[in-house]
Order: sequence, then C-alpha cells, then structure tokens
Amino acid sequence: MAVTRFAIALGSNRRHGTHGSPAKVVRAACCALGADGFRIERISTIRSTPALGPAGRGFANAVLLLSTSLAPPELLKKLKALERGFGRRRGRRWGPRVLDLDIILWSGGCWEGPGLVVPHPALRGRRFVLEPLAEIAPGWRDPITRLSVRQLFARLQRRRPVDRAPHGI
Ligand code: A4P
Ligand code: MG
Repeated sequence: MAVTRFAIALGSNRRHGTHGSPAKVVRAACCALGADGFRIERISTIRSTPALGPAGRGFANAVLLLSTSLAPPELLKKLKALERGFGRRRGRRWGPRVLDLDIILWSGGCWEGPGLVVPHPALRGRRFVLEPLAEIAPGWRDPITRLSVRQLFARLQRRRPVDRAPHGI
C-alpha cells in the first residue's frame, strides 16, 4: 500500500512502573512509535486534561502525525500491541488506563471495518483531541463534515458546557 498519513491520539491516566507519570507515559509512547519504524512527522504539546466521562483521574493527552505504508487495520494491531507493551489490561470500558491509542484521521479518508472506524466517531466532540490536533494539523479536513480541524475546534468551543457531555462522549 502507498504511504499515507495518520493522526493518532494518545492518552494516559495511570502511572507506569518504569516510565512514571501519565505525561511521561505519553512521551515514551511517542518514542516507542518512532522506534517501531513509523515516521513521526509532528507531535503536539502534552496536556493535562480533566477526565471526560467516568474515568476518574485526569489524563495526559497528545496527538501525533505519522506516515506509514500500513493499512488502517494493520496500524491498529500495532497500536494495540504497544498498549499491551505498556501494561494495559482489558477491563472496564473507560477505566483508568496506562495507555490509550486511537486512530483519529487518515489521509486516505474513511475506513469502516470490524473493530475500526476512521475518522474516530467521537473526534468532533472531544476537546482533548481537537485542541492538540489543531496545534499540529489545523487545516486537515474531516472527510465526513468537510470542516477543517480548526473549524471543528472552534465549533466545539462555541458550544455551551451543558451541551458538551452528551455529544462529547
Ligand atoms: N476502535 C474502533 N475505531 C477505532 C479507532 N479509530 N481507533 C475499536 C482505535 N480503536 C478503535 O477501544 C475499544 C475498541 O475500539 C478497540 O478494540 C478498537 O477495535 P479501547 O481503546 O480498547 O477501549 P477504550 O479506550 O476503553 O474505549 P474507547 O471507546 O476507545 O474509549 P475512548 O473513546 O478512547 O475514551 N478523558 C480525557 N480527558 N482524555 C482521554 O484520553 N479517554 C477516554 C476513553 C475517556 N475520557 C477521557 C479520555
Ligand atoms: Mg481507545
């Protein structure tokens, strides 16, 4: 397959025995992806964000852009292996997690198959994804709404907080 670009969201809200704090886990995961042979093009600032939903503890979140010749399902397999390598265990959905890696956007457009939907269905309602993504790829257009990341983020910020939770989750 030709080389394409992906936006990957990283999140952590649990310390790791060796790497330390959630922010350090996110940083180590960025390095691990580079060491895994992916070409990392940009990495956003790593931010502390309040937990959306019942996850409890706050998160460290970031987004990076990488290019690869892997197709989306193959990339997801690699990401899941990396999550496991960081000690993530299957458990309660939205439970505390050492590392969560989601595929957010793909330069190839849309992908829908067993266990994988791209763009990520919750992309448009999540500040902890849109804010770092707007920092590194403001002009990238969501293939569903045709809005740029900058426009999606501006639209999310205009929403009243009371509107946010149901759409954001
Ligand atoms: N899956 C489908 N599409 C995708 C995609 N585009 N990228 C499937 C990645 N995975 C995708 O995900 C469950 C299944 O979704 C995967 O096996 C894959 O086949 P998971 O990561 O194993 O489970 P999860 O993370 O518990 O569920 P989910 O739905 O991914 O949760 P989210 O949406 O990741 O939300 N608050 C803050 N501030 N920051 C956060 O990062 N994260 C969550 C978790 C909640 N609140 C948060 C944050
Ligand atoms: Mg996930």
